[in-house]
Amino acid sequence: MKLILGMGITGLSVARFFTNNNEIFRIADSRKEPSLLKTFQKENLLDDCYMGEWSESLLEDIDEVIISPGIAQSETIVQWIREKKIALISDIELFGRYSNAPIIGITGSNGKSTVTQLLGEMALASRLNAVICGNIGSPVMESISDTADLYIVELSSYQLDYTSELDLFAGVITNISPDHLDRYDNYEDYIASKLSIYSYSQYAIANLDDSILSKSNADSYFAIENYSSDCDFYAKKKDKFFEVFYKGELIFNSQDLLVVGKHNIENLLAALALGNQFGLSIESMINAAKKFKGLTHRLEFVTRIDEVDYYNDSKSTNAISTITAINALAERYNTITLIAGGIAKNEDYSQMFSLINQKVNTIVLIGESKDFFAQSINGCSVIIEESLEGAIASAKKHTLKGAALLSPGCASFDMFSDFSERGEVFKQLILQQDNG
Ligand code: UMA
Ligand code: ADP
Repeated sequence: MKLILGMGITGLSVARFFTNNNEIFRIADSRKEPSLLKTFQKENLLDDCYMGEWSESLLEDIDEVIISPGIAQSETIVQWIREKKIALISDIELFGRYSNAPIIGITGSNGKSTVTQLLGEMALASRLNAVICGNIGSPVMESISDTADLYIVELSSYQLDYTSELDLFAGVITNISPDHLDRYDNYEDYIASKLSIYSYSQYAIANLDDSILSKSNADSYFAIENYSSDCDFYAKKKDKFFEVFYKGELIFNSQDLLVVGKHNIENLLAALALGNQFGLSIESMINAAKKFKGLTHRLEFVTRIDEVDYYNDSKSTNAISTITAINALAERYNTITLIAGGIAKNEDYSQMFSLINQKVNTIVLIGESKDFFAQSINGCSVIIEESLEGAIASAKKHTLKGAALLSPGCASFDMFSDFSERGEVFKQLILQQDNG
């Protein structure tokens, strides 16, 4: 019998799939009342179900466990499964067994969702029935379709950790920087988790500008800084914009893009390299890129009030993504106000602090990390606020012209249920002020 561990959206998708395929399963969650409990009850998915502290008896009669990515390898249940040598797989590995179309896998510390969505839009514009799924928020087991031409799957390191068999038509790692270090013994383990995508990829694509990935043995690379003959796609800065080349031929200028920042050029190069490998035409990919608005909460333009442009980058939960956002806006604006703070990750923030000291004019700090951040920032004016609403009011007061950016560099759980709630509240408060 199968055991599904975790009753979030992954567990729900697997339970529905097994039910539809007459597969008997047990399901368990270490919380007494998982938030989707009512949905499981309504759909009669709880015939054999355990909720509450893990117990070894859960594993009786089980020959394979499908584990949700949020359950850490350090959990006792994972140790028991390993001791008993029971097969342990991710929903991704299960998906690989049933998918009926090529799969492209996308991982990396930052840019995964953007590349996944952009490539999806390129494939759809090329009239393919491309299914966008995975860590981006649509569980893979809910995305299987008889009519799919291609699956474009965002893969997290958590999902890769529980995967040992998968066949990817192509795979990319956008970049690697420290993230999720609470889940790994050390940074090397996290890097190994990301690199494992290449062992499943028939065609491996990597960012040559990334110091770790440049040493990977990929089949093809893309780059902005370190162009070499291994790069089919590359970009060069020209004035304020970037020129994009394919095999030495200029194909595009970034002034035609709706999204801003060098990182979005990297994301574009990754999507072009994957799409090209799949046979999409350069012309149709470029047309889709020109229409691409980016994803919500990722350096998302909210509105202009008086002479200030407001950006929502709530998805920034680590130092590198805040660094990226500041650098992107500094290409366009002379004055930047930053709203940052929340639950700081276990990582080195020194580069982020020095960039803030150089390029940010005013920083408004909120959340658990506000005092820690305030102590390290001395090159701009520092304001501390207790709420996001207060932070917006302060940002508005202190920014007469330029950009005001929410890019927390931290997790949101001290003040919000997740990054998307934080971003939605931010946008609502800004738009209310705009109307008011
Ligand atoms: N649970 C336990 N015990 C634990 C931990 C969790 O029982 O020790 C239970 C929880 O009580 C809850 C369930 O597991 O009922 C939640 O499972 P989950 O945390 O794996 O979350 P899902 O709802 O299944 O969503 C997961 C991904 N979540 C995580 O990896 C934490 C989603 O990525 C993903 O979109 C979804 O599968 C579909 O594939 C979210 C994410 O934050 C957005 N990902 C990380 C990231 O992007 O940085 C990796
Ligand atoms: P992920 O899915 O890997 O978390 P997203 O595309 O959702 O990545 O973007 C997350 C954050 O990282 C956003 O703040 C975004 O502005 C930033 N970001 C996006 N692409 C890149 C990139 N290529 N390099 C660095 N930061 C990026």
